Amino acid sequence: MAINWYPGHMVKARREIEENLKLVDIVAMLLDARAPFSCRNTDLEKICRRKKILFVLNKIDLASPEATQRYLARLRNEGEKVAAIDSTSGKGLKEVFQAIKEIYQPQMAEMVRKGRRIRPVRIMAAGVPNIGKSTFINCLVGKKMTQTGAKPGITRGKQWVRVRDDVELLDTPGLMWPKVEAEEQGFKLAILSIVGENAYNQEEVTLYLLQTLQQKFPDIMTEKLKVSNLDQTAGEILNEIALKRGHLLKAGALDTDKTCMSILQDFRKGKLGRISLD
Ligand SMILES: Nc1nc2c(ncn2[C@@H]2O[C@H](COP(=O)(O)OP(=O)(O)OP(=O)(O)O)[C@@H](O)[C@H]2O)c(=O)[nH]1
Ligand SMILES: [Mg+2]
Repeated sequence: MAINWYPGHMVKARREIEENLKLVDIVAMLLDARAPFSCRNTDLEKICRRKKILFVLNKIDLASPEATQRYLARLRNEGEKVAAIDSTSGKGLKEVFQAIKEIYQPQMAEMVRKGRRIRPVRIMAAGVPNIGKSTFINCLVGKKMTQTGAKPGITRGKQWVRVRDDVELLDTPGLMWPKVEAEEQGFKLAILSIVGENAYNQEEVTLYLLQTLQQKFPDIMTEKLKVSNLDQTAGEILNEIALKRGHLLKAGALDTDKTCMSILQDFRKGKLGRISLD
């Protein structure tokens, strides 16, 4: 799948992240819980490895709970620190703070050993577009957003938010464009709105989603999309849904563009159920 690249923006984003990284102890690397491995950006991770990374599976309310547990276990097996959260409700926030504390523990011990005052842990959020960085930041901050105050950084003034007595957050998240290395990954990133609409063919992406549902989530096909016959091609299923939804053009032909858009929207809003794609 063809993806549009913006090399100029990427260089700038990268430089900005590198600068901000100097100011923090931990990077909260956000991944979409519905397809965390597809959201990983090896370039971004490579830069952020200079500091400690906490992988945060966000949007767990939209993901299959069993799949989320599986993905967390897989990341833990790879030696990563992990947490999972629904940033819109705050479910999982306690675990995020717990994980941050654990990661910071060795640095704290070092400060104590050197007879220094223990300073609050400094963190920043990072990740690809639309992953929920801003929502996550607001979730961490809660009502305390009003307490935002300027605090000098190393190179220039940066905005810090005191989240708790022992946690400070850099208010600008590190944004990096997705790195698409395989076609299937591109489809998933399109379904999750991580790559923009102009970068993909909506029908191709919808057909991929329908195929996935057909193979892995037949119940969703019949119950949510009301497809009567699963023994059809994805294209035929698309037509059936278009008919059922009354998506017709003036001449009576099927308006499958409209159907594609509505299926993708339903998925994104969680109307098709809690579905994980990785
Ligand atoms: N259901 C659900 N939606 C979420 C969650 N976190 C974020 N969202 C939604 O995801 C969309 C993107 O969230 P943002 O916080 O704007 O994402 P971002 O990473 O800051 O996006 P950019 O700044 O564009 O890179 C918004 O519609 C949020 O409401 C979550 O945990 N659950
Ligand atoms: Mg944002």
